[in-house]
Amino acid sequence: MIPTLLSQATNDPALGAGLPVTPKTFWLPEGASTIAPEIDWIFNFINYINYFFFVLVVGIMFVFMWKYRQRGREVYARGPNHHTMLELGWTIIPTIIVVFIFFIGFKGFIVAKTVPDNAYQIDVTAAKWYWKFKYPNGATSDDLYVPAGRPVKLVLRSEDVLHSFYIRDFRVKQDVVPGRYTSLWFQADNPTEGEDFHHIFCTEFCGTGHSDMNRKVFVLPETEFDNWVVEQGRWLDKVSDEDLWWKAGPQLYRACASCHTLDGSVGTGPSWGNYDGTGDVWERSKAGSTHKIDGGKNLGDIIGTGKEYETPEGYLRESILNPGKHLVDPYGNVMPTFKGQLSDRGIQALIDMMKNLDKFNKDGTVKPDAIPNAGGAAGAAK
Ligand code: HEC
Ligand SMILES: [Cu+2]
Repeated sequence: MIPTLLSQATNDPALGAGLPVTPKTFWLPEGASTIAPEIDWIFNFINYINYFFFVLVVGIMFVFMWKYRQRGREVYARGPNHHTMLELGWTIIPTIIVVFIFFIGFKGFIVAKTVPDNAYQIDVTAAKWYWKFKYPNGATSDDLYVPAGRPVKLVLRSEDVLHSFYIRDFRVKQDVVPGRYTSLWFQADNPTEGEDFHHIFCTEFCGTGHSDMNRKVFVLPETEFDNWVVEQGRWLDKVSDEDLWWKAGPQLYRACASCHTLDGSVGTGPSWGNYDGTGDVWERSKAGSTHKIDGGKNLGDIIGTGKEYETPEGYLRESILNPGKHLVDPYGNVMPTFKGQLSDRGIQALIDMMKNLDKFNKDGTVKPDAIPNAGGAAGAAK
């Protein structure tokens, strides 16, 4: 039964291809980082002490239960007496064990907290419900890629609520706290093969999409990793102009999804769908639009030739880079700026997506029959 349960628990279809590097086990999975042996050693040490004392205490308990069971009607009321050697023994020996555990634990803690100078830094953003990994050249990814044989430092921050970053096989775990930077480091010496991976979990229940934060770590040989980062930094450039709306748009929309729904339903920000009768976000961002902004004004009055924004694109772009400039009624100024995070091409991809909202499902995925040249009737989109 346990193997069945385990396979159900670990064969997460959302994780797609590839297999976890560490085989399924009911026990502590095999470690895969340089600090794992030390952490496992102390873990096992404490564990075996627990087994030992469990058997000792329960064993003595059973012996005494048998030996001192009541026989006949007599009751002996004489309480136990002092036994100095016994009392010294059960005070001194546990103290030595506990102090020993403190010292090796503290030593391991120092190692786990001291980031080596040559560590490769990756910035991690946690949000409902995804991780975003950002590499020094600006490349980003949803799964984590790290170079083998080199210390890696992760700097973690949260966009919204408390999350917790956990790579079980590396024996590292760190809370990701809103309004604060936290960090951790590890070094993994063995590259993962093919599509195999180590698990990443969020271990702080953060809402309905919590399990979407189960992602993967890939460890690549160092030169392969360097190539990967360079390629990854160019992903947006490699998408052709016509495909931006459905190839890049949905990827980038993930950073907007926690506030903007696509189907008109209520969120932290105005839905991109039609929710107030003025059309979806593209239709309502036009001259003549009666979509209300800045306390009762018509959005249409600031868009058009000679107006503040010549084109709808101009308004949408400003809304993304400088969200506080105009506020959609009755929302407050809570949208973060995406200046420095979205390139012009990225913004173009999002605006193109807004122009094609009818071709998306409400979870932000493109409808399969709307994909150009996939045989769908919407092949000639735009
Ligand atoms: C933390 C929540 C939040 C996130 C994340 C967010 N927005 Fe917003 N957004 C808002 C709020 C609130 C408003 C309304 C107030 C305003 O206009 O600034 C808004 C307004 C807008 C508007 C104007 C909409 C209209 O109806 O005129 C656009 C366009 C927009 N956001 C685009 C984006 C894009 C693109 C992203 C992702 C790259 C994004 N937002 C991410 C909260 C958010
Ligand atoms: Cu989380």
